Amino acid sequence: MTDTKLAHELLSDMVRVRRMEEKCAELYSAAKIRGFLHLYVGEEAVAAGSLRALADDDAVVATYREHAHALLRGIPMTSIMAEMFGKQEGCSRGRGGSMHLFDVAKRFYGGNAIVAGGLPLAVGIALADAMLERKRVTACYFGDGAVAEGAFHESLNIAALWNLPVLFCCENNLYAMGTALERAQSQTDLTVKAASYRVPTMAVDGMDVEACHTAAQRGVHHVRDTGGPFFIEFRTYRFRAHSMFDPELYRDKREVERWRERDPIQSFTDQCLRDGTLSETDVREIEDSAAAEIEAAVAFAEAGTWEDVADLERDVLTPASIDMSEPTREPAR
Ligand SMILES: Cc1ncc(C[n+]2csc(CCOP(=O)(O)OP(=O)(O)O)c2C)c(N)n1
Repeated sequence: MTDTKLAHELLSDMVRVRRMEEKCAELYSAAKIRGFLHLYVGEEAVAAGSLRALADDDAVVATYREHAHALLRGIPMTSIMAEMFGKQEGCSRGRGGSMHLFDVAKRFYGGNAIVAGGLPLAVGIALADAMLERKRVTACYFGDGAVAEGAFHESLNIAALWNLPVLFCCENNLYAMGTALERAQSQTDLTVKAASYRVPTMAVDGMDVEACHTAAQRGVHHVRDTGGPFFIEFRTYRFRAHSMFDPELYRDKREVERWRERDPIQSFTDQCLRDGTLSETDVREIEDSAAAEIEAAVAFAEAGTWEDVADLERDVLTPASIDMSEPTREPAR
């Protein structure tokens, strides 16, 4: 790779995500972070490579495995960590936690816990952008498990039919919880499914950050030029369990080891050192800077405030919280 600045950014992005998540795993064991926690370890090249291809006013929709996307979209690590801790200073005011990172100002629309739930949302955002004649892209991330859901098919169909500017980013890590893709799908080449809706597609090695970046650039150009959708299947792998509660009985440890040999951070670092794009000092600085950022983020989260228990029902919609004395208005015709 000859572009030193880009190499630095891509490596730094992956390292920040990896180290932040390793810290989260540790904090989870210490019961500082509670609830669900789905780590992205092994898949960093996908988010790092693809998010750098977007403009600031493009939108991003992700799944519950979204710490990387949130961070690389520009949500400060302090605010992410506070959210993980459930503190009010978090990006969702401590009410979302790991699965519901969200920031409208960054056009980061979650953190969606329902498998394939983000796809119709992305299509709706893209429809709004198209109707307002804003030349924006909505990048929608989802796992291979999403292709088993009706929402996937409906979303691809309508995006193609109405020519909506969505970049569909399928993070195919071969497993949906404990279900291997090949046990659930007759067609395991997911580009074929997208192509059946006449959405242009490509597949890319999701362990290669440069390849992910190039693929995303191509996809983003296509979406911006045509105003219509594009589908990328990122072929990747998660090194850790599905979530913190998964004993991983469904896959062979040797399989995991084989994929770990292709660690996207290690292989990109080796490549950059080999061809002289980055020096040992650059790599050390990237690690040191990530470590300092994480330390500050954890301190910020620790020092954060818990919501007052008296506020617990705020923003919770119940029949009791709706004023029933108002007569129901007739719907507009
Ligand atoms: C509609 C729906 N069904 C089931 C679940 C339970 N569930 C949570 S994660 C998951 C697996 C999804 O796998 P995939 O889409 O491949 O994403 P990955 O976790 O591998 O990133 C399932 C079935 C859910 N959240 N939503």
